[in-house]
Amino acid sequence: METNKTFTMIKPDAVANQHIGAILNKITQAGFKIVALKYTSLSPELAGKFYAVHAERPFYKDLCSFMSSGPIVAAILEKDDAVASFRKLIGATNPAQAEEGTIRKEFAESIEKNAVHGSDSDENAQIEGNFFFSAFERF
Ligand code: RTP
Ligand code: MG
Repeated sequence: METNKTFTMIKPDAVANQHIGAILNKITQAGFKIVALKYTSLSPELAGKFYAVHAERPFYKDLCSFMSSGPIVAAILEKDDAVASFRKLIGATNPAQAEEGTIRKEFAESIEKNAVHGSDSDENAQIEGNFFFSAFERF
């Protein structure tokens, strides 16, 4: 299992608020290398599949509708200890609890519209990267 990769999405709120450039800049400034990158969108069905792990949570339906409400940016990122390092950079799920300097503190609107996704384990990083990218789209 690789430990130097993680997967991220810039969510529809941050794309609509014109934060793609600023967020990618923070990511690369923090030492992550972009391995794969795509501007795309999720249908409600695909959002449901991506977040299937949350199917029983009360926010699942709203989350799938939010994540399919507009374009997103998907990326695979490379750095030592990528998953933990990236989750530190994005900050807490709820931006009200996110530390100063984190992406969510700066760009998130709410606990749902929280600007970015970050994988929560090496295994999920691999699954999520494979969800969006073929071998020919990674560098
Ligand atoms: P993510 O998976 O997107 O990186 O976020 P996370 O690990 O910090 O949070 P997680 O518990 O995995 O939740 C996934 C996403 O669901 C939305 N959410 N809404 N309304 C709510 O109480 C609520 N809680 C979570 C957020 O968009 C969260 O990032
Ligand atoms: Mg999560």
